[in-house]
Amino acid sequence: MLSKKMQKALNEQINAEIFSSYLYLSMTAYFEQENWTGFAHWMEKQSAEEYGHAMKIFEFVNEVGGKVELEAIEKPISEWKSVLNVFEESLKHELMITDKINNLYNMASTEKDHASGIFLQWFVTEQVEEVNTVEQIIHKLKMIGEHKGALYMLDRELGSRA
Ligand code: OFO
Repeated sequence: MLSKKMQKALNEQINAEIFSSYLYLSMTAYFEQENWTGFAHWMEKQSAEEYGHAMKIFEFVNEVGGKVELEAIEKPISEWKSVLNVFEESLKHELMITDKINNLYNMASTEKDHASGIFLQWFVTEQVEEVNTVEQIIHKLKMIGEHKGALYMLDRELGSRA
């Protein structure tokens, strides 16, 4: 059984994950606009993953007999300065999500809610992976700098994301 406090926090996380999906969809639209089809493809996959995260929590709350309550989704921004700027903002966002996941995990422990704690472990690991992936892309983008040809190659590389 979920405590009211845990239920509220998990519902907030559903909202945060759906917002992540929405933000990445907005980034997808920006890349499409700028004709970076590979980066757009990568971001669209990321957006779908985030929706999957929201649904994972949605299903967990139902499974443990809690009540899902959906809230309004904030409007994401739609303009960025450059490809690098998009990924830097994505990293900032993921670090903020990591904080939220860690707080949820701590809450599960103080509430002695073992089911939620075990469930959240997957998210702790997932955040490590997501932050690392975006950091690697940023590293490559910084090495590329103003080199358009190399940026085009990276666009192609990210366009092959399965
Ligand atoms: Fe759901 O991991 Fe990113 O935000």
